[in-house]
Amino acid sequence: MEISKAKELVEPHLTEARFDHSLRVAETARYLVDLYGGSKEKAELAGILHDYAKYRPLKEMEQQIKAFNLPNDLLDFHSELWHAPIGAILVEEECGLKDEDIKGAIKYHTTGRANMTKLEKIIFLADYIEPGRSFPGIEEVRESAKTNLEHACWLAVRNTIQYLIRKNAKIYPDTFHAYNDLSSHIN
Ligand code: DGI
Ligand code: FE
Ligand code: FE
Ligand code: FE
Repeated sequence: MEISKAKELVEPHLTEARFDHSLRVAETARYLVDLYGGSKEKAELAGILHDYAKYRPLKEMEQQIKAFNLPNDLLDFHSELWHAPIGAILVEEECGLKDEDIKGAIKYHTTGRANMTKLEKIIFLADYIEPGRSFPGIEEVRESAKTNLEHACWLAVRNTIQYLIRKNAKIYPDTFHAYNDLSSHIN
């Protein structure tokens, strides 16, 4: 898929601010590919498309989780998680995007998982550190991203878990699996 085509397909589904965020994630993902290798084109497409389903109605997404045979336990967790796995399916159904690497990066961009592919890590991290973000501790993650992809991802997952616990929110198991898997890279 052409980059310009992907932008055209995504823009009508997002707010202006969310579209701009997606462009910054794509730019950050290209920067991370410069450092860690991989396909710049795939990284850019995944960045542009990653929040494709962000604004779908919750009722519709609830039905899609069942219809697409996504893990039913998603329904027991915050609806903020749903746009990632649903987006990975809708980019194929509605936009004809078949690339498994890109779909995986979209699918796991919110929770992460154990044994993430390089592109999954790059999109997960780019979503967290793109220049428009301001989370507590983000500068440490941006610094780490310059030298150690796994360590930076670990910091991002750790910060997210800490944030969710402070809010007394539930944490999806894949988020813990990502944390534990990446822990071997913290030194
Ligand atoms: O879609 P974005 O806002 O760009 O970012 P995202 O897809 O990474 O979503 C981030 C939100 O998802 C943030 O509010 C924290 C939440 N989140 C991430 N992992 C989990 C989670 N929420 C719950 N309940 N459980 C998780 O494991
Ligand atoms: Fe997202
Ligand atoms: Fe994220
Ligand atoms: Fe995002």
